[in-house]
This record gives sequence, structure tokens and C-alpha cells, in this order.
Amino acid sequence: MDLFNQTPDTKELPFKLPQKDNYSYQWNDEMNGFVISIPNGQLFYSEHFFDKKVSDRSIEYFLENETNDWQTADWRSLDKESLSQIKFKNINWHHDQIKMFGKPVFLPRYSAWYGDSDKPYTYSGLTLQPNKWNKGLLHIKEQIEKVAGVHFNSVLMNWYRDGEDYISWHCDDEKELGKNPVIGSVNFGATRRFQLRRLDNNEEKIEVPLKHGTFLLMSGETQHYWQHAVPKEKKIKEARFNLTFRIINH
Ligand SMILES: O=C(O)CCC(=O)C(=O)O
Repeated sequence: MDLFNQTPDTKELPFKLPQKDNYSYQWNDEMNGFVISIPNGQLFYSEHFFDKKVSDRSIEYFLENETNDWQTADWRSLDKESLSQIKFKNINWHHDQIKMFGKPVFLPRYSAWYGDSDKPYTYSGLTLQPNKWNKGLLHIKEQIEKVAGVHFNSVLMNWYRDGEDYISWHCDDEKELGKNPVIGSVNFGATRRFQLRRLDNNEEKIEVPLKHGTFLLMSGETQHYWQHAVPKEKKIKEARFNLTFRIINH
């Protein structure tokens, strides 16, 4: 046995957990990530689940289109109409509006919904009909299913154009997601702060950096006891793509 060439089975988690009972983590070599227990919840965190080549290619794939240079286009200033006129080759991006106090407001991000054709999904008052799976999304789905141990049948894609885009505090606890929703979060582009806070004590927080290629799995009772959010970070000028794979039951 070569004592100096062994992979240590205890690695340091690259973010902090509250110093309290019922928090623990363990590195899993085979899954290339940390299995994390939190009170009333379970996380799996793989910082570099997708390598740089796959992660770079994914962004290019999401933005490929016939008219605009995906790297230099001014994506932020597009209105709903102009966005819908761009023929994206692989992803059908939308700028959705929701009603707030009776008035329509744009979500602070673009989004797209993919999945098995019989699985519509309602969130924030919007009922989304899924687009059909494509090769790229299926490839990503297959990779994460290997460690998640479940089959996802849909994915909500979020495109945060820069640090002005965000998602507010919420739980993914819609009825269609079943008793204990399993959510697989895949991330490409700018690193953003993914925050979790306990519903019964908003001061008890975990901040998880989601980077280019990071995979985060939330399971167990997490969606019943914890909310999550990605706050604004105005200094960030680069885009970020987040894909939350889900299991919709009807
Ligand atoms: O962008 C993220 O990391 C979170 C996305 C999210 O919470 C959602 O789509 O429900």
C-alpha cells in the first residue's frame, strides 16, 4: 500500500455549516462530493461535478442562436418581444411575468421548462407546458441521476443574466413534487451564493457557493423545513445558468 498516494477520506467542506447539533458531512469518493446532513434535511454537494470543458460547452449550447453572438450580445436589455424573436437552437428561453398585487411583473431572470410531455407544472401562479427533452439536457440529466439515484422527469432552467437577477426566498414544495421533493441543481457560469434558511428560525442559515460545474442535491424533508434563495450581487457582470431537475407526479 502506498501511504503517500491515498485519497484522504476526510476532506474539508468548502463552506461553513452552523456549529450546532444535527449537522454533519462526509466526503464520498465514488460520488465525488459531500453527503451532508442538516436538521430535517439532506444535501449532496459536488463542487466540480462537471469539468470545465462540459460546463463551458453547456453555456454555449444554451445560448446558441441564429442571430446574436452568444458571448457578446447585450442580453439584459432585451424586452420580452425581442427575446421571443431570437431563434435559440436548443433552449426556448422566455421572460415570464407573474402577478404581484394584481399587476404583472417580470421575473428577475429568464427561464425555460423541459420535461416529459405529460407533465405540466405550476409555480408562482404560472402553469408551464414542458418543451421536449433535447440531447444536451438529457446528457446532463443522465450524469446527475448516477449519483442522485432517482429519475428526474423535468427541469426548470433559470438564466441569471448578471448579478442583478435573483430568486427570492421560497421552498420547492408544490404538491406535484411529491411528499419529499428531490431537487437536483446544476450550475454553470458565474458563482452565486445559494442560501438556505430554516423556516422556523430565519437566523439559522447555510450559504453554499454554486460554481461553474457544481451539482447540489436537496432531498429528505429539506423543502418542508428550509427555504432557499439566490440574492442579488450587483458586482457580478457574468451570466449564470441554473437547472433544477425535478420529479413531477400527477
Ligand atoms: O438558481 C438557483 O440556484 C435556485 C433556483 C431555484 O430556487 C428554483 O428554480 O426554484
